[in-house]
Amino acid sequence: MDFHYDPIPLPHRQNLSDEKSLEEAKAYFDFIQQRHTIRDFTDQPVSREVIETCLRAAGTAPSGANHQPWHFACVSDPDTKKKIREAAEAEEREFYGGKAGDEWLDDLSKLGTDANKPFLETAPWLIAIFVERYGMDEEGNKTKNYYTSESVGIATGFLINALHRAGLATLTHTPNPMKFLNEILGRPSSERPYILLVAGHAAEDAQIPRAATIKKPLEKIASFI
Ligand code: IYR
Repeated sequence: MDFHYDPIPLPHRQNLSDEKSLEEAKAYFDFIQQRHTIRDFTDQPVSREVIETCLRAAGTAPSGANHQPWHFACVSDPDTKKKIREAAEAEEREFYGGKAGDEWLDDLSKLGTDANKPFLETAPWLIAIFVERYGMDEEGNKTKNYYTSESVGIATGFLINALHRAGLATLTHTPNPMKFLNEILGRPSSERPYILLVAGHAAEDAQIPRAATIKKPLEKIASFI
């Protein structure tokens, strides 16, 4: 077994006083509290550079063995968006038509969602996020990836956060199943579609479900031992 460990001094360090630390934590809470999942987007363009910069931020996420097992396929082309909308709506018609089952559909009733997904054409960007289930070395041999769902989940969180910071709204859309994304976007079968992230500006009259504003209190989501 050969070891490749080559440590360098920690390149960045934050030296906050306890007081400043709390101030920053509160400021971040205030900022992230203002993020809302929306379904009403405008067609106002968003530059590719903004998306690229947010993706660079997402790409800094921690991942299993630092294998970075993600791929972000970014769609602004109207014809491709149309294809994605048509395929997603076909899946959603089955889902809402009964495939989801009563309990799931009842849970969704408070969100006001249905099989129509016009935002898939209206919003300037669709970011199809894929999990790279395994990698490939130069000789074409499969290489292992680790904790892939966890890793891509964290990177997706970073991305949603970066987009929010850039003043953009998002929808974490999960048509089910999403295999059509591999076909439309030409992604290999080694990649599993994970989330279709819709990004753009919120419409003037955008609404959100009141139910979505109710977050569990700290006592319900945390324990201190
Ligand atoms: N994928 C469907 C259904 C859906 C499922 C869950 I769980 C949600 O939180 C919201 C929607 C759709 O996008 O409509």
